Amino acid sequence: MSLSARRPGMMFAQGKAEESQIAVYGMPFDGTASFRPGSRFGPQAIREATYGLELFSPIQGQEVPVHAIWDALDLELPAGGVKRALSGIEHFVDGILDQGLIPFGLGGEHLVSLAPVRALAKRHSDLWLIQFDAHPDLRDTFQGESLSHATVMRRILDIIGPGRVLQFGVRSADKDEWPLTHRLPVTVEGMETARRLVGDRPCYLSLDIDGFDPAFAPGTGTPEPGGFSWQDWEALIGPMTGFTWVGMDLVEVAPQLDPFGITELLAAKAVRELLIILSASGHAA
Ligand SMILES: [Mn+2]
Repeated sequence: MSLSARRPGMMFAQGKAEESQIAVYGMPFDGTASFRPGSRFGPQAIREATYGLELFSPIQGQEVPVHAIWDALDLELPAGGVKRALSGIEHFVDGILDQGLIPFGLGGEHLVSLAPVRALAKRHSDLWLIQFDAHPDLRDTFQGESLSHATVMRRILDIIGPGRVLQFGVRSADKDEWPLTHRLPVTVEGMETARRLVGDRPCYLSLDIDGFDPAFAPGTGTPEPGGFSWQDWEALIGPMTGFTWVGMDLVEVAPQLDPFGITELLAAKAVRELLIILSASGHAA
């Protein structure tokens, strides 16, 4: 059961568009979900769950800078129109970037990440991406479609170049996509390796909630046992502050598949930590 919202936006985002550094926006789309749909309800569930948390992060020793973060709420996206949904999101993110804001998206299924990456890649020719996910999402096609939650990182590689998607938590794949993975361990050393590879180049972070073990995040479309814990992920926050972040998203929360609401609570806590990281080390495009 979700906690109820006291205002339309998330508790972490109380800023106005024109005065903020970061724009949070929802991408309520799950049109290619192949197993269990429902991530279109993710953004609002995560927003409501923020009201059950504190603004202060004991790990980072600071609060979310709520007045530097604007919540644009959910985009209106056509339920079945994959290409139109993606182009709509991309157009919205273009506008955010034109305003000098850093985008932070809430999914939605993982395919939606393609849209902000397209927008950012138009401004950064040397973009990298850090992915947390149980699956590599590197298929060339899935169920005959080139645009799918299972192909999103392949489409992103098509744009930003081979080797530039670094993956944490991948533990399940098709045998043809496995050799294409660039897996790093969910450890401080693993994230430090990523930091050395990326250097100071602009980097996008995409957190698929199914990277976490389903014991901690069961409300997701394609859960895969054997994932990382909150404590495992929390240990990476320190090294994650060293990147030049130009955008982030959190995807694949499907709240109706988790009657206890722990998935959106975990997601909301991850959003808090990521917003603090982004406010400190984020760069407008
Ligand atoms: Mn994914």
